[in-house]
Amino acid sequence: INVEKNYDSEFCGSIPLHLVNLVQPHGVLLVLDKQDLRILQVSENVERFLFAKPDELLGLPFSDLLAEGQYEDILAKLHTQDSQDKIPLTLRFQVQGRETAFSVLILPQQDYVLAELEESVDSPKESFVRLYQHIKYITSLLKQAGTYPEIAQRAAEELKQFSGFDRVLVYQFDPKWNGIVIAQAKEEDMADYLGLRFPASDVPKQARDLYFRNPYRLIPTRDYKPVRLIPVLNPLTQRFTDLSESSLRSVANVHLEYLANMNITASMSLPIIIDGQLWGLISCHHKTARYPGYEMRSAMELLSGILSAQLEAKQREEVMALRVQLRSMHVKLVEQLYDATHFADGLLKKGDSLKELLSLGGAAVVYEGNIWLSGDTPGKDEVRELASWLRRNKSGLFATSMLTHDYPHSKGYKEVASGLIAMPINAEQGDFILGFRPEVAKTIAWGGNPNNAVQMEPDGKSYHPRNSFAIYQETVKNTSQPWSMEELEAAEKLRNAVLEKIVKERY
Ligand code: BLA
Repeated sequence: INVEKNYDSEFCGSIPLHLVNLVQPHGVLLVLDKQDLRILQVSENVERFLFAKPDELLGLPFSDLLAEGQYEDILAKLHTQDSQDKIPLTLRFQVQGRETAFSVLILPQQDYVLAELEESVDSPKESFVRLYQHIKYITSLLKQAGTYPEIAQRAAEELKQFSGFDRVLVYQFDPKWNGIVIAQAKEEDMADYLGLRFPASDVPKQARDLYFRNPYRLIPTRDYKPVRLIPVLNPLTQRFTDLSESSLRSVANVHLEYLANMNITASMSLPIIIDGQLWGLISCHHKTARYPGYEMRSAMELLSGILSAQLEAKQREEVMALRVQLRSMHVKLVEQLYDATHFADGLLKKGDSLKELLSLGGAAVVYEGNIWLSGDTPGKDEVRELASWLRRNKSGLFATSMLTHDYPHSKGYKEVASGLIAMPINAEQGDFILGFRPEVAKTIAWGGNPNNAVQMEPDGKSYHPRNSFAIYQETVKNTSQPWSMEELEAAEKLRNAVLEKIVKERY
């Protein structure tokens, strides 16, 4: 794609999400002084829950609102290590003669405490057993699934059934933070996103970062009226209250429009974190408003953790298997190397081991002015020029899947050598082992034209997300299959074996 600006980190990525002073109205936010739990700020919809106007509440000790015995629960929560656990308390409130229970999420910050009130759904005991059994069942299904696309598909199907959302997607980030829908379960009348790629700016950097601080992002309806916190400035800091960890935090407009363009009303997303990195998301959509209760959300949080662990285990397994395979090919190649009088013959003449080891179309050795070729390679003169370019520009092991990008001279032979791996024998002399991979013309199916990800209005200030997610085919040229970490390691090992052999040949 040909996006001039880096919308991921610069444009969309600079929208402040946490300093908005607005919350979604499905709950009530109170900001309390951390010292004495006096009420510093309230969301303007507070009356709906607490039957009192903001003015009547500001400045009051929080304990004045609570039924007997409840204040101690909060203190206990604040003063143990559980204070960061994000598990809500069910607290009974006593306001204007009425007693009501709310589910309260206590989020301690530097100087103040966020208290998020939501309608409490006290569920009967047997529902716990049902929930527990369901989670256990899904976990065992995920353990049985074979490859990682199968695990993802299983997860999408089970989560859809479990949560009742109309569409559940498993979304995997690529190295540039674009994302690909690798699994999908959906109602028939909803758009099919399976296999489509979405540009990084759709979930920009600061939004991705928040998944490390929050177990999910819930938008029960995009059709809501945001509620202000008052007073507007936090009296302790004289700034907007930081809402990074508030689950009620109001949603960026551009994303609300995005949801409308996708024809969905509700959205919930959860992170898939592997090896401490955001690997992907579970994205749940609903055509109409949907507000899963705290228990459902927690169960989904748990399942997203189980999915992450399962994917992580599977990835480890696959990497191990690949390593074992590479090792046995390496052993074979080294035998060949030692059976030959000259290392170049050992590498290139006796069978295809080198090409197999690194999945090459062709290979070359440039050594002491001589050139050996095998398989599909550029001509001798071109290889000689390439080696002299490498001598001048690269020192260590070098691999690229877009050689024309680094070395435009290679345009003429990109069909056989869009991918290059160069293992220096003696880089200063221009001696290299070279492996070539052919061009693979790839088409990438995008969910909507990524070049239109941001629609600027003529005023140069207002903008919109793209309004169509219809498949946009991009043909990628001048590119080979990419090189994996494990292949690069195998190449480095091979290089060392060759260097040893050369030493033995000499003495
Ligand atoms: C947020 N964008 C998000 C979120 C998702 C996506 C999952 C998190 C909030 C949520 O769960 O709804 C994107 N959702 C997707 C994608 C799929 C999906 C790709 O299901 C694939 C099927 N978005 C834009 C542009 C900008 C932008 C142009 O399209 C910026 C100019 C920004 N997206 C944006 C922002 C947020 C976001 C700022 C954070 C919203 C918030 O948390 O307030």
